[in-house]
Amino acid sequence: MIKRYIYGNPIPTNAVAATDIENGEGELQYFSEIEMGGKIILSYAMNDDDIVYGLGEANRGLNKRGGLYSSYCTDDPNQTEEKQSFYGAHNFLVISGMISVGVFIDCPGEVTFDIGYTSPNMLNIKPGTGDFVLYLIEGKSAYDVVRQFRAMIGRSYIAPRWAFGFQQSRWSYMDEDEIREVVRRHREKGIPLDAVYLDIDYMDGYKDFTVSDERFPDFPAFVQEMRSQGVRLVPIIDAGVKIEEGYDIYEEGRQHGLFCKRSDGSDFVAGVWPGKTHFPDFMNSNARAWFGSKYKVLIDAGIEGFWNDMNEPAMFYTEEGIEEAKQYIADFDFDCGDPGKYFELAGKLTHMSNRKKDYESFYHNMDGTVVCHDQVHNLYGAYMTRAAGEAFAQIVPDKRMLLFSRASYIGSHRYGGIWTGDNQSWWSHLLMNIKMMPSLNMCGYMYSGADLGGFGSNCTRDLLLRWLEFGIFTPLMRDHSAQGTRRQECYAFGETEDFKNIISVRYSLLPYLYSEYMKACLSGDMLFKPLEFEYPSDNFARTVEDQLLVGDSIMIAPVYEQNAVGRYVYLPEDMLYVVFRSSSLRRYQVMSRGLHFIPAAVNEVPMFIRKNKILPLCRTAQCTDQIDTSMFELIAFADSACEYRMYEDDGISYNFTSPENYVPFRIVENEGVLTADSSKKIVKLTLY
Ligand code: MIG
Repeated sequence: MIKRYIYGNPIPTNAVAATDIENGEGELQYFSEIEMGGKIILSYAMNDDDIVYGLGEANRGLNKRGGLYSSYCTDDPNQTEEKQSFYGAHNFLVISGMISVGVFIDCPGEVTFDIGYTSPNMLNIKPGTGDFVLYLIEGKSAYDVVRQFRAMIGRSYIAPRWAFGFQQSRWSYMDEDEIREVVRRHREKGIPLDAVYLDIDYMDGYKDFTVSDERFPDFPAFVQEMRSQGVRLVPIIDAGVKIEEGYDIYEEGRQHGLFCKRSDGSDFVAGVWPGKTHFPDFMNSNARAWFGSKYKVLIDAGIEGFWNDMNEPAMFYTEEGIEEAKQYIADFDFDCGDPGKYFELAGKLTHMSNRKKDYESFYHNMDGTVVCHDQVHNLYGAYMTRAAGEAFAQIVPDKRMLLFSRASYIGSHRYGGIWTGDNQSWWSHLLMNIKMMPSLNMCGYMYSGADLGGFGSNCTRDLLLRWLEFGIFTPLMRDHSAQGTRRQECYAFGETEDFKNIISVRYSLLPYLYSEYMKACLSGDMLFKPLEFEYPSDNFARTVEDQLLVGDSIMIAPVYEQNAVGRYVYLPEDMLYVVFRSSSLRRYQVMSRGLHFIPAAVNEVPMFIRKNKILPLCRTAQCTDQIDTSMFELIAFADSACEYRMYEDDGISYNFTSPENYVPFRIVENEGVLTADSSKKIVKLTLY
């Protein structure tokens, strides 16, 4: 049951899709409210063993207790443990204990969450303004609360099937030849590959919707050439538009007043990659339609997917900020005896980027209403995604496009996926990636993933292997790294056999993963679930954070520590342990409920099959277009008849409802003997 409470005069956000939510009457339940200077603090007294789930793309664990968080989309590539804001802003929490209650704070400005940080049992939520909408969800369990929430916010964006292939990216692929080389080296070594990313270097002078003639002399032909090798190119689009006379996007935006404005009515200027840039006013429907229509330029060249970047929006500096710093230095009376003064100076000069003061200095025209950016900060990237998503529905109405964004706010999950931005090649970020996936699913983000191997810092061979061993389960499976770091392609660490083998497991699993992803999208369910969601009465399972259920048939327990030869795993029931050395080379062991040490070498993928469930596997392939789905091996740990309903479609169109899209795989019992059966596929059974 969901109740809505409206505070003050909230700005509409497009987060909620349902139109039949009842307004709560009388006092707010569960939470106490304190009013302070027009703002409201919402407090909840937690029981000792309450778990607090949620917050989507946020720091720390699955259980958010013990941390301080701030929803304010931030470009911060240094995601250390104390950081409070990442790239997304997802204000949904679920309290799971004696009661199960969800709360969603629909507020597009800053909101802070103190979840047992100041006082261990107090949860305090502070919206930065008195104008917001609160949704309170009561459920039978945390899982039930999540499903109600998901139904309320509407169906998640659905990616094309090819986007489940392995994708290779790096900031600094400079030209056609460099990309040809990336593809050649994958194909030569038999490492499967479905896409290569174009980072900002493909553009002409970092100008959106342009392609450098010099580096890509015949872009459409190059797109086709790659396509003929089973590879799609995925270009980046940045939020900022370069200020340059004669550049059509700049000229049009300026002429029609489609950029964000300063208080004096002039177009706001920030320094980003192209140098001086304007920000399109994505809060304005005309600006959205206009910017969205520009994607057509690249779609016409054969492009089938995009990633939207720098849309927090990220700003390196502003003229105002620089002027302020210059003035500060001019007035600075340096005294060697005052270290405090020195640190003040240093701080002033190193915090020129993404200044709150700059975010407070420009304005949007929300279809007639002028709003200060700071008040709707968290919507900016979300509305850029919306602009693209709505445009694709016009430009290619019958074809799914790949789309994901860096900044996000709940609501944008209906238009695109997200990646989790600039992480680092740190083991701790592999663990963070594991723990974040269920939280993202709770908030509607189904097509998502992290930069595998880590974006910043130098990756090592073992870190990339371990990260890929987890990444084979995430819908977005992309190796991406920053310019200037150690090369991070699978072939950059010598011997490639292990990489090939691990990625081959992804392609065997792909029909299952796609099926579970699609079913979860279509029914508002999750792909990655905490153990508690399936084993609610198991008190130990509720505390496990580094094992996840992936769809209905399997549990994963990734290894995330360097030099580990395996790890401890808790089994909430008897399961079949399967270790993949490659898609076809496997070891099996039946394991009983309880705690076990499981061996898993650096080149092996550990996986668990649940009791009386079926995992369908196909033969691996070099790209998704080549996957043969006529034959399946069914791996099962079963002592009675069971069934797996696999969802399968063309992977391109929006034809989701045909009954033809379901393939039954059955294990049937005949005079005490279990055999596999499928009306639609050739099947072979591996039974334990
Ligand atoms: O300021 O386009 O998160 O994935 O490679 C850095 C260059 C801008 C940030 C993105 C990253 C991308 C990079 N971008």
